[in-house]
Amino acid sequence: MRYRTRTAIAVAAVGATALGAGTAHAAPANITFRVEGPTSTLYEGKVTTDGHDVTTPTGGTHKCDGTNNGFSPVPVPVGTAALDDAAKLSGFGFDGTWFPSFEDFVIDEIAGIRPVFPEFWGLYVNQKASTAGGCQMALGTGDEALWSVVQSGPAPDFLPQSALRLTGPTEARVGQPITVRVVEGEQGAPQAGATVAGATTGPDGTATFSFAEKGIYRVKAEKAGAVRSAALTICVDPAGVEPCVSADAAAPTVAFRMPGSLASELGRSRTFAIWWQADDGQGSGASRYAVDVREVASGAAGAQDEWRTLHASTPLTAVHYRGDSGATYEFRVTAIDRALNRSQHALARVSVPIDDRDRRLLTVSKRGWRQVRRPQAWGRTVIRSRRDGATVKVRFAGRQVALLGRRLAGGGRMRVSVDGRSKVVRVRGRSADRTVLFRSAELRPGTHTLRVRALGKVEIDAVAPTP
Ligand SMILES: [Ca+2]
Ligand SMILES: [Ca+2]
Repeated sequence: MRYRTRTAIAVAAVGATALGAGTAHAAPANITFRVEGPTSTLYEGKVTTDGHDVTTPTGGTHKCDGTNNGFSPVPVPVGTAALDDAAKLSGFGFDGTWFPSFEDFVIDEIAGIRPVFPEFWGLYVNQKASTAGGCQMALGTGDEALWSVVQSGPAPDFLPQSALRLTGPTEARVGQPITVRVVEGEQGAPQAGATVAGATTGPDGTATFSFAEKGIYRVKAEKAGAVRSAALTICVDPAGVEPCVSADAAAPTVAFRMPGSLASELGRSRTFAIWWQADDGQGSGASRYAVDVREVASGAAGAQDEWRTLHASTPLTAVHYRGDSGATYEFRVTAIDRALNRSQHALARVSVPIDDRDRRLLTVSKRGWRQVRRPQAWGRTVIRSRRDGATVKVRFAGRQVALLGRRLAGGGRMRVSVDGRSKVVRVRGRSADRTVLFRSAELRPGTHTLRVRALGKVEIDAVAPTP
């Protein structure tokens, strides 16, 4: 396993910022995530994660996106949200107590393990003990987040134990000696006396060993009083064959991991991220992905564009895409493991809403509405009705349409009609931004008209047709 250098992380972060220019939503990060129990590794894998609300049995539901306690000005991926994502992926539970004073959870239990002080669940980012809470410390693509049962050190510092970092070759030949190196994560000091694949490291932190049989080996460094390292996956093959091929004939699997199919469920602008997750079981590991896109035509016959290649081969498990207002896109991703086995395609659709500012598509009667800036809204603005009877009209092609907005404490009602069939929707109450306030029945293919008439105070953010 080659650890990403700081430079690589910085480049990835700059890339994401450039792609997301003009948006401030939490772009998901591709991280390595681990849970290290007292005697074994409970979870280890890639997780694509973003900051989001987290619910625990003891603590309830709270935001967990780096803005906690004012740490980050914008939502970012964080360690406790990653824990939540990994828990959902692999079905383990966790619990935490919420502390309003610092707006964060203290993690009490993961996968049934509830340590007792002076042991506790500690968070490490890139093998360094986290200096902020699990809903505060920002993560970026290429980072490693790790929860481990650790022992608190002596007063007054209570510094927890250090986490080990293991580096070495990821390919080897049967019987050929390889050398690995173990350091601790805070200062990078070599660690003597750590065990790796049955060998023990010397004063320079290195150990040398070989494998007598072909196979795929996952080795970790362990040492008393330190957090065990991430696995180094080593493909061991006979001489003369391509790496990993002799022991990995099984294709990986891949699935998209987005929370919804409207771009407004993925972010706040037409530049949205799609992300996926691969699993290669005990194989060599998915290492590359091929990603294609096509536009799904609205209306008649569902004709579709040809697939276009977004990435022929990327190591990332998320990409940004800028779509057109009112359009729907289909994405397909294929995972490729280190032995070049290819997964079957995973497919996902994303529909891009039409913003309230898009006057080419949205006809708003003059003076009936006023535009209001709202940072969490789609396109960062909404329109609010100024009087009863204010109307909005949009012509769209598709088989269904959703109206996005927000319930308001003093909210009224609105009459929503599609092709003349109308329904009254109440919007009094509370809701998050970009909530689906109304969704039409399925319509015949073709062009339709949606009309909204305000009865009292209402707020409209965007309209999302789907094919
Ligand atoms: Ca495989
Ligand atoms: Ca809007």
